[in-house]
Amino acid sequence: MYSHPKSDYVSVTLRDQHCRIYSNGKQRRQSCWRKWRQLSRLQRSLITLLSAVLLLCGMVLYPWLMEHWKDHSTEDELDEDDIRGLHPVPQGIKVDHKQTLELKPEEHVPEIQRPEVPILPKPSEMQNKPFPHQRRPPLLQKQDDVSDPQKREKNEGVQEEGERGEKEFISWRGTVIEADQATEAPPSARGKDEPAVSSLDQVEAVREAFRHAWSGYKQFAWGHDELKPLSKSYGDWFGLGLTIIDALDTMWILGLKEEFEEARRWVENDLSFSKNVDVNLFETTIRILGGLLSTYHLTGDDLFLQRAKDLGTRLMPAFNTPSKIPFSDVNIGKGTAHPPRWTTDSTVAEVTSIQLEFRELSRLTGDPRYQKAVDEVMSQVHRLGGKRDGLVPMFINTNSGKFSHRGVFTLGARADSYYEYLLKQWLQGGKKDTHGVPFRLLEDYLQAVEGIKRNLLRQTLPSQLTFVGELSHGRLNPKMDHLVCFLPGTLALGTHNGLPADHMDLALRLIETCHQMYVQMETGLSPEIAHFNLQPRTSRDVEVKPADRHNLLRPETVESLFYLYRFTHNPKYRDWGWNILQNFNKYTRVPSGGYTSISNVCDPVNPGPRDKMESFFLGETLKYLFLLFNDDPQLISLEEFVFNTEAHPLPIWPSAL
Ligand code: DMJ
Repeated sequence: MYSHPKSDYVSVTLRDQHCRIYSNGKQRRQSCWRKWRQLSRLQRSLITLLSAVLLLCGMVLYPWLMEHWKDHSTEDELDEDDIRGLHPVPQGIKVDHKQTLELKPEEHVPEIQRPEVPILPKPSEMQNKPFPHQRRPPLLQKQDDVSDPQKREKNEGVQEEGERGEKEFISWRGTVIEADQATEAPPSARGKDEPAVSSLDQVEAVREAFRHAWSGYKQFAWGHDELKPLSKSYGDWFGLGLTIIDALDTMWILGLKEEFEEARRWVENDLSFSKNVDVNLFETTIRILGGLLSTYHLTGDDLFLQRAKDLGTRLMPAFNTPSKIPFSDVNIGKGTAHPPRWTTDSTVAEVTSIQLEFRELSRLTGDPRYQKAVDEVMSQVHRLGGKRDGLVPMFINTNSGKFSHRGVFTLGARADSYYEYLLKQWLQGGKKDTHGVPFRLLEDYLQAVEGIKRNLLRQTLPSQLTFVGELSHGRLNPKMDHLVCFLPGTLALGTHNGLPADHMDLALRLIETCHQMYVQMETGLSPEIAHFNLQPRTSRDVEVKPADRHNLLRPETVESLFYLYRFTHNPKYRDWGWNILQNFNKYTRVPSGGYTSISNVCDPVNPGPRDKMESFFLGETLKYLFLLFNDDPQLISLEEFVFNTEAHPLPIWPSAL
């Protein structure tokens, strides 16, 4: 008779609210170790030797296999119809295949077209729909009020008397951070009779957050790229004072004159690009070149243009490649450029998201070389095979000028800002393609939006959240990077400029999903990547894998909230942004100065501070929050400026106005 073997370990399975399942593997590991010890010495030596040989073979064969795989990746590797058949467009999504292909952008801008049948449920329906797992971070449920001075005093008193000692500090692995800095409930969370937080208070809260971040940077990282707020030190990536330059125009917009003057003095006296340092072409362009150009426009101060010109010229060697598709890295001191050590590929988003800045540099300096170099990239990418309904792969080879690692399509990392810059270059140039260039920005943009609808959109169960998944060799992976949350804002900007109204409908749906990526987490902050449920039997829409639980203080959702508020004036977008700001204050603010990225948005007790404040927190996140709460639509008017992908506003060309 078979008797069930007695188990020598117990496996415990834990599940936190939305994040993944954990099994305790400790006992399992102990059991394996015991088995290993039971083997003879000869057996153990043989296994070790064999593993080493296998590892060596793997290392030798890996590059060959990669090349071999690339070679077999031909333009027609995907049978598009087959794949489309396997992944039908979600119900209710209207796809117009012909519309975009027939467009001649210089001749006409499509009028706003209202779809006969709305492709998505109306926003009000979405608002009322219950999200069973939505929860507010615990302290947000307090109903404080900063707009009423009397009430504020009273509340502060209560906090002092009743809560000190209980809620004043939250401890993370030995680090003590301040108790929640702003525990105001958003207007929508208040009772009807209670006054809302005024937008002036919200604007002031952003200024306060900026000052706090800046004070940490100033004390512990001045002149370096990034603050490490917990260790009270700094990190250098390029050694170019990245945070100062990324934050220049934010300080100007927020009206922080003292801080701005201090930063300006640093640019004047201490910033030098004559340095033997390898920089990433894309990051340096969007953060530093973009930051200098926008500050020049806001202030009219020639210092910033001179620095921009110096940097732009030093970046140009990146374009000296066999294909004219730039290398990822350039040494701005030596004038040499190279790809990463392990490949000759560049990232598609990187080579196609430097155009706004280089085009603007040419316009300002009268030197056409900058624009010529980036236009050449656009015209090659425009012509390339290997796209899928306007969607591009993630890599492009600097020797052949062709897409590599084809068959994978995402709106997330490595492809995201390609789509953003198609629209924004078209806007920058006055809604037309530059005369004589062999590419079509609007046509490519419209086609890509159709490609997204046709190939990447799905709806979750049970709540029917719309998300943009990733297509990998014909299979849809239901995951979405937080990076994709730029898309609602970009789609809304397109509709605002005359593109089809169903782009706005999609934007409204996607921003709801991005919002859910925040509110369904225990900290009220989004993970880096969310996985979505498509199975009828599961009750959760959003799931987060252990490796994806971090939050880097990224801007994309607040960026989209800014656009959507500007275009709709729906106060819920401000409420959502206000919640995000409060949760940054609650979980990422470091008392000695600065904010930190965190490792685990699912753990409000120990979010796992990572000791890094990215420059885009000051350059983008706080800037978009400020503009979201600011009542003046003329402050960086969207009729006059287009934001680069690092939130640096560049002018729409005057001839176009
Ligand atoms: C920024 O540097 C830019 O927004 C870029 O386009 C994407 N990643 C970061 C922010 O998340």
